[in-house]
Amino acid sequence: MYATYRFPILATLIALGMTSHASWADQTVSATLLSNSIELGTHNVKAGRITLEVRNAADNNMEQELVVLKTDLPDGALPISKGEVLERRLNKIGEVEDIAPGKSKRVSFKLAPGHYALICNKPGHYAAGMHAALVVTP
Ligand SMILES: [Cu+2]
Repeated sequence: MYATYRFPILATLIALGMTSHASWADQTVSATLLSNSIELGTHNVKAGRITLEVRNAADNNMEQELVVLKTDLPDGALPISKGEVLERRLNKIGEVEDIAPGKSKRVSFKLAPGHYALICNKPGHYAAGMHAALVVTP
């Protein structure tokens, strides 16, 4: 009787494992750009392909952008000069530029485990608070 039940239970566990693996392989994170902050739907994701749904919800009627930097520095303590973060001094993964007021853009990156800073690097915007941290775990 036990033998009859063992196999279907094993098969179910394997199926569940495959389902959860597939769900974290392509994760979506919402990023809401405000004039003095960037709000993420989550600050922790698993390594793999991450899709960022970026929405410009700032009330200053300006274009915004989102730059993804891999760095161990706190997102609020990046090197800055003349109102802009020095992207070239950091490990830049990529960016999505020129998001018009009220508009959204989506972009996907394959992210390795580590600490990331997500910033808007339009002049002055980083200093105004447009940054957020994202941690990618193995
Ligand atoms: Cu900005």
